[in-house]
Amino acid sequence: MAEEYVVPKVWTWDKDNGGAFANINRPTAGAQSEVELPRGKHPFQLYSLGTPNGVKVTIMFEELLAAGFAGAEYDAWLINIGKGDQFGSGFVALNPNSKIPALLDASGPEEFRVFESGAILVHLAEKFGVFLPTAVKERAECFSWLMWQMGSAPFIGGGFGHFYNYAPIKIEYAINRYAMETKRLFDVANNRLRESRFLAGDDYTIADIAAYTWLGNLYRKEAYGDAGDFLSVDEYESVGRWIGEIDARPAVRRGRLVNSQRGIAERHSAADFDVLDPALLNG
Ligand SMILES: N[C@@H](CCC(=O)N[C@@H](CS)C(=O)NCC(=O)O)C(=O)O
Repeated sequence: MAEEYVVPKVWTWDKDNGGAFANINRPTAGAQSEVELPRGKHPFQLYSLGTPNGVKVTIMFEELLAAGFAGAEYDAWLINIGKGDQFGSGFVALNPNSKIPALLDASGPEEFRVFESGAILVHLAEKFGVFLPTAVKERAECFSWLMWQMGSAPFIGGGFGHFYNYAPIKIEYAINRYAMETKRLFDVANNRLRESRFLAGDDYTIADIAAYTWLGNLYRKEAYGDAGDFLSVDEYESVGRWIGEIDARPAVRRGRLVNSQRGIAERHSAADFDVLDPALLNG
């Protein structure tokens, strides 16, 4: 393995490093422009994009609505992260980390923000009392799998996905390291799902919603070019069984289409889905 990079004593920012995200990535935080966020009429205002982290939340909202919680009506606004919408002052006020998804909960007398997809899932599950077990042992198991997912997603996306698909040069060491870790994570899920119908036990929970969006994209071979073949994902049969079951849920189908190019850019009412080919919604 060739080593060409001579590490300087102090790191400095090379603005033009040529990477796929060079135009938006920077080593500083905070707003870069004054931009107010749009505001709809529903109790929840979601600012997001149809990525694996984004659709965790739209799936959750569609699940809540499908379960009959009318109070879970939401407006989903599009944040174009390629254009830098996440650095506008309105968005940064909701998420100082400048990443989608960000939620404004305006359902009560005092409105407040929630950021980080895992925190949003927990907040909504607690608020509506669903998709999060109440029994102490099952609840702990659900939180364990949810935190497992939140902690490991960057190894799949920022690690494997970045170096396999986006980096301007193919670095064997980096691809090997993150491919190994991504396969290990698939194996963790596969072992668990061999013994359990869902991650936290017999019931579908927010831990499944969180992990499904990431593992599902790779398993269906919809992420990072031909990465699914590269990682031989077909060998994880129990993950496949679990993904198939979740794929078939109507709320999941709808949630995956929100803030997305193959679905609807924004969602302000259930009728917004009517413009889509029914095959997308019904499978
Ligand atoms: N841990 C965060 C990660 C969110 C995240 O990485 N969002 C990405 C899109 S999937 C993003 O907004 N990236 C924009 C940027 O990095 O500037 C979560 O789960 O909410």
